[in-house]
Amino acid sequence: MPARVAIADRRPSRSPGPSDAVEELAGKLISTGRQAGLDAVGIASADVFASTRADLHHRKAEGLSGTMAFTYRNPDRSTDPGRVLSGARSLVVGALSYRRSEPGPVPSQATGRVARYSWDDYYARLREMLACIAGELSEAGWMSVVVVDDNALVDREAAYRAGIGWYGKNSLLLIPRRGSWFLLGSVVTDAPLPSARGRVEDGCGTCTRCIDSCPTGAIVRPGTVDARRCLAWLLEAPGDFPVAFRDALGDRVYGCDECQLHCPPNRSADRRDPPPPPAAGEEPWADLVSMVRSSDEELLARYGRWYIAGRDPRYIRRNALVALGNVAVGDDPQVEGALRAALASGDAMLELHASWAAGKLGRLDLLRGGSIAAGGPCEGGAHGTAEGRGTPGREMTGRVRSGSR
Ligand code: B12
Ligand code: SF4
Ligand code: SF4
Repeated sequence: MPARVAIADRRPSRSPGPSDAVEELAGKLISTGRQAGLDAVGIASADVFASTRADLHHRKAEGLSGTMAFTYRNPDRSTDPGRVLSGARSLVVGALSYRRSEPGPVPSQATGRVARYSWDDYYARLREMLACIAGELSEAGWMSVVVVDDNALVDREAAYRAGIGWYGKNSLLLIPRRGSWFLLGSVVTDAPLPSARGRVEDGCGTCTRCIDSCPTGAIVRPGTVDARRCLAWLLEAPGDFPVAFRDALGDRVYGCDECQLHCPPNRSADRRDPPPPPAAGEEPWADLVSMVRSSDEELLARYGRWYIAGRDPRYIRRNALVALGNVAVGDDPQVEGALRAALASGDAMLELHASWAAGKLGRLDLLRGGSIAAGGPCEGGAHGTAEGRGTPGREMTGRVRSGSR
């Protein structure tokens, strides 16, 4: 998920107008966002996110962020909208739904599961919708910058302050009656817009289903995820996939939806208003054999919108090998071919994950005669975890002028 920033036309900033003009502009911005396709729009002041800054520092100190960089790289920056746009006064925050019904039956046993937020490039759509709001601001003479899933700003806190939703115990932001299947982003502007009058109250109550259903126990306390245990991060992290969590990974190859699937507000939203099926072109499944066997170029062309540590496609093959070990059938010739190819690849990381998969599928015979030490499901922790390895960067990859996308 490369982060991008769109900068609206940078005309000189002007003094705030009378408050009714500003109210009118706020109304216009909200309706522009809704017309563009956003499911919710709210406004917050651009004050520093002080409590989130403290949370980021504490979690880093506790080790809960693992080797993640992202917003954790520089908490003082990612919690200060004024570092995104000098003179920032307001945030116009938007939410875009990616809620879909369950995909159809799994195409084959050698199939990997993709988390819903990545069935398509919903982030690109969200940026385009927010760019419409930036355009409106620009026309009115204000400066603005669009930030979506960017290291420069913590999106959930912006949405919480804009009165869009509450923090669930899974740490996701939930919108009343609509749940959590939303992506979030902001337009940071120097326009002095009226902010949301209140915050949305907690809607979790005594429920703990997300905590109980997390396959790895990653929600270590309400609202706090330990990235070192979270499958969504482990699939993105560089290095070996930790042995301790390989079984729990199941068929996932990118992202994890478990703590949202069991969430009662999501389920009742689906009952009230059944979600649409996956649209043409949306990709809930990935062919594991072809993920292992495709060239680097093919993998990047197909899955390039995913966050891939260091843009290194070997991590896609690594993830596919673990999923193969969990769900494939060992005597399927296609699976055998993929394992043989990985075992003979000369890439130590892929060979180790392939040998683990071969062991799980009862195909230790594939290792005989090769140079790989047999490392079945009992391989142990010798290959380490993602921790302590190179720090990935969900760095901003470019600054794109609004309207140029
Ligand atoms: C780092 C990151 C991750 C990490 C860590 C996630 C985590 N929960 O720690 C990993 C890679 C694991 C991850 C996974 C996912 N992510 Co993510 N991720 C981010 C990122 C880049 C930064 C998040 C951040 O810095 N948060 C700061 C920390 C401090 O905030 P927090 O963890 O939300 O904690 C808050 C609560 O604890 C609350 N709080 C404090 N006290 C208390 C007490 C109680 C009782 C409660 C309930 C809450 C509470 O305050 C804290 C903030 O101050 C954002 C994009 C961005 N630029 O913001 C996307 C983002 C958060 N991710 C998003 C998504 C969709 C996901 C996944 C669902 C993807 C998937 N299907 O695999 C999973 C969900 C996992 C989960 N349960 O959170 C969306 C969330 C949308 C939403 N509705 O909330 C975001 C906003 C991206 C976007 N632009 O839409 N993500
Ligand atoms: S995304 Fe998956 S692993 Fe991470 S906290 Fe949610 S259920 Fe647990
Ligand atoms: S599963 Fe329950 S506790 Fe978790 S976010 Fe949903 S409502 Fe809140």
